[in-house]
Amino acid sequence: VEDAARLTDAPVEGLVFDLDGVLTDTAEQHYQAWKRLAERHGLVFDRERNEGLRGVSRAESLRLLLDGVHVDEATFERMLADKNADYVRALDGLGPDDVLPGAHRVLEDARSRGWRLAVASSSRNARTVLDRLGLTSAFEALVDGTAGLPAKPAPDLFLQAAEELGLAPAGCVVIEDAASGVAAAIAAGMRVVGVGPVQRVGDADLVVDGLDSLDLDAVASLPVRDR
Ligand code: B16
Ligand code: MG
Repeated sequence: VEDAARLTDAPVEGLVFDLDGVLTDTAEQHYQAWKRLAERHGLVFDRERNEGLRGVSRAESLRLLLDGVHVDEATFERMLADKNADYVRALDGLGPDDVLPGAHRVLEDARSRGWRLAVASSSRNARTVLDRLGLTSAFEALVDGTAGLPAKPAPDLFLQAAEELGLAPAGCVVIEDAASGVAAAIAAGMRVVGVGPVQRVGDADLVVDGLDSLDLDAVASLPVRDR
């Protein structure tokens, strides 16, 4: 009885998707661009260190890559611009086939339930990525790194997405692949599905390997967290 009451308190009315790592996997393109930048500057960088950049903003990623190595501000900015130019070039190769398995089915299922759909991404390239995937029109709202909001794990990107959908945070479920994104969703007062290994997204209310194993009936019946 108690559970049923809690569910009717806050039925799911919308899904807020992270982009990189959830709807598509651009981690490889990010990795190659950071790797080339590191090599040009004689810095060490590998795939393991790249894992720590998942869901992290561009400037914070560069700080992690520099790992205490000091560069002046002009160099820091130039490095950010170089990495991004390289990454954006790599996006030319991205297309509709790069939408991850299960994404189209989940979006369709959500739409048939009358749920509203938004994307909230840290990336400043989110619009380009969505356009290349052919997914732009699938979402009513896109909040991204160009919005000038504090980065995840701050809740701001998700709260802005809910506002643009006209929904209360408690009616939204976030779908995220990064630890920082799961923390941001919880801080926003939203339920959250973690995509990936439990070591990374174990704080989520529900953990799946990918959208292809996500069941929206399970999402609809996620209890509201007592936090
Ligand atoms: P950009 P998400 C994040 O996107 C990526 O996961 C992260 O690797 C990247 O550094 C960040 O966007 C910033 O991207 O350099 O394109 O502005 O996962 O929040 O959709
Ligand atoms: Mg992500």
